[in-house]
Amino acid sequence: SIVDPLLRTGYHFQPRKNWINDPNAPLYYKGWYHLFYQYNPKGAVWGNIVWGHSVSRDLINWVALQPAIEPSIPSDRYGCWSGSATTLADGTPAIMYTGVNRPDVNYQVQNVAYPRNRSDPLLREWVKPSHNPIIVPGGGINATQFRDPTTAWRAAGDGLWRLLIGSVTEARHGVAYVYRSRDFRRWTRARRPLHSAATGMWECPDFYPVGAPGRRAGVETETSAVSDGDGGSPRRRQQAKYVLKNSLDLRRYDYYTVGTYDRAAERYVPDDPAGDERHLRYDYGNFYASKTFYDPVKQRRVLWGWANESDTAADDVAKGWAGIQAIPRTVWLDPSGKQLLQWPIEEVEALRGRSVALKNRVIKPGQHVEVTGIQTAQADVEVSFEVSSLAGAEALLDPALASDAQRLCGARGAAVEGGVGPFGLWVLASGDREERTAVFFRVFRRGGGGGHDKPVVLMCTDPTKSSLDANLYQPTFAGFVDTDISNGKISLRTLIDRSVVESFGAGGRTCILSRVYPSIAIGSKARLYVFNNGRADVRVSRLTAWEMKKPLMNGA
Ligand code: DQQ
Repeated sequence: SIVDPLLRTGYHFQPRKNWINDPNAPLYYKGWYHLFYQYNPKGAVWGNIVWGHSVSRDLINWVALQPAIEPSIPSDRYGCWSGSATTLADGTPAIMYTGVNRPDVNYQVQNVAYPRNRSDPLLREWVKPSHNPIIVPGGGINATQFRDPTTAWRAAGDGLWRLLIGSVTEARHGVAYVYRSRDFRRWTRARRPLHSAATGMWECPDFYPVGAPGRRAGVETETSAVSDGDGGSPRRRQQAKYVLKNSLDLRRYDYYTVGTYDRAAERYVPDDPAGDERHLRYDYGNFYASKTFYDPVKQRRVLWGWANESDTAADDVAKGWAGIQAIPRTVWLDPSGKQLLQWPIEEVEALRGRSVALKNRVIKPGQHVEVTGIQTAQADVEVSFEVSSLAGAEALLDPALASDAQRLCGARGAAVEGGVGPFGLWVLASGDREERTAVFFRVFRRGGGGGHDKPVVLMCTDPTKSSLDANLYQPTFAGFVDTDISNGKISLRTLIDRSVVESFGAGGRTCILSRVYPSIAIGSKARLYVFNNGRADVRVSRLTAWEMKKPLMNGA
């Protein structure tokens, strides 16, 4: 195989071998974090899906257990697909998941499972009661597109549980159906869905409250918090913001909106009426089928997301593994209230080892500086940039590019000289820089308007030179960064992990995860540079790079 074993990730979650996809039912129970995931016990391609199960004290070091949920009853015989956990009133976690119950078509129903032994903090065994399945499609629902139940929540007043199931309508609108139950056993569909939009199938919906703008943690981010016997004033209740996320089967990315939840009408309303077209994304790279959970230890909401491989299926079979989970991210509402911020959970910093720093280093147009002194194949890099002047920013005249970050980055990649930027990092680079993955910013000014508009900041990951191997999928990923760069300052953090480049722009306003497979820049041969391909000086006010240690990772 062309894919070197040293490209296997060191601190991103993965099982010892085989295929994984969606994170399922993340939860905290009696001192342990649990992560379940879609898993093929028999190989490195999708199929034979069961629920893999791992546990952790800190979300970083993981111990693999036996699969938790495997086909065993008529209503899950042909697959145990994605689902979520809900903590019931007595503290028992319940798992709801999609079962495939026909061999020929992917006919989908929803099942429930409970721990056999509630005093086992590792929740090793799960029991499927005989009243499964508990929800079957009906009343015009497409039975082959009806899956991925969310964590259930309770609303004030009637005390009923609610959950969502993703689907698609005949008109090909994505839809989140609401089901209600008093006893977690008999579920009835609400007359109207929570929300729907012209996007195609919604997989893996996720729906949760977020705290006040800028508030990073708090009990109000618990799934039932605002709605269940909320002690807050009606005013506070009214202002509570929610996030609805869906995974777009057709486009293979997760998008979300911020909005309010009208409990009486059982409807969700995005704040931005165009939110379902604008497609704010958790991540503008390789990140799908994500799911959040409420962490009662730190009272924060934590996001898990799956990143697949971008080598070939033949490479995956040769490697014996495929798929990882992104580093868990804390998510909270930006001070503007218009989008989320995301940051790697603080626990990951425990893996930081030896470090090096640059301070007050000016990078002239066309120059680059190597960061030396540590290995950087497995590293965490934080950098603060300061642009000397925004006067030379390129005008963004073409409206087709001005509204499409992906196209803009495709047209003005890391190697295309600009006015302000491209500047940023070359990671996993070979000594001659023939191989390198660029993570960078570029600043534009809008056309017309007398130049008084807020500058447009583009963030990109450009892997087109990441490997000399020609057989790889190397898409350029990009997103706009909604930040005020008028003082010239912008920050970047990149988690490098052998074949992962996971970046957080401007304090987590825009995130991009990319998978790359260098053929030279492997292990101790991987290098790190800061580069500036614009016409304005860029100052690195501070850069710190840490070697990252390898945690316990499922016995690998
Ligand atoms: N993966 C699961 C489905 C889900 C899809 C099957 C999303 O339940 O809709 O492995 O990646």
